[in-house]
Amino acid sequence: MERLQSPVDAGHLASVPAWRFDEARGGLIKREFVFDGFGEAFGFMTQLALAAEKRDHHPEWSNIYNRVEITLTTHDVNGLSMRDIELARLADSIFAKLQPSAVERGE
Ligand code: H2B
Repeated sequence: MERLQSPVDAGHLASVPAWRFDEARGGLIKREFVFDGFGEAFGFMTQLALAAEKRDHHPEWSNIYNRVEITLTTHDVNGLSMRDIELARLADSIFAKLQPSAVERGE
């Protein structure tokens, strides 16, 4: 597993435009998801948790009512890897299915 380095791997980051890159901890990406309510937020977390467990790659996250904040990084490479980009894409696609109206608004 290779460590991604911004801006060298900016192309991969561009595939998850809603995520913010941060150089902390060798490189990580962050995104906050906002849902209609707690039920949708928790449904999203449930789906993503099962997918994460299958991949053995897990989000760092917190949930307050209808908000879920996620940080992705790869401990094994001390920074960002393609596993983070792939999990970010998966989170985006689960979100798009659960909250299509938010995606239409560009959130
Ligand atoms: N999740 C994330 N986000 N980064 C990792 O480096 C990671 C993980 N490593 N889930 C896995 C599990 C590792 O701890 C186990 C031992 O394979």
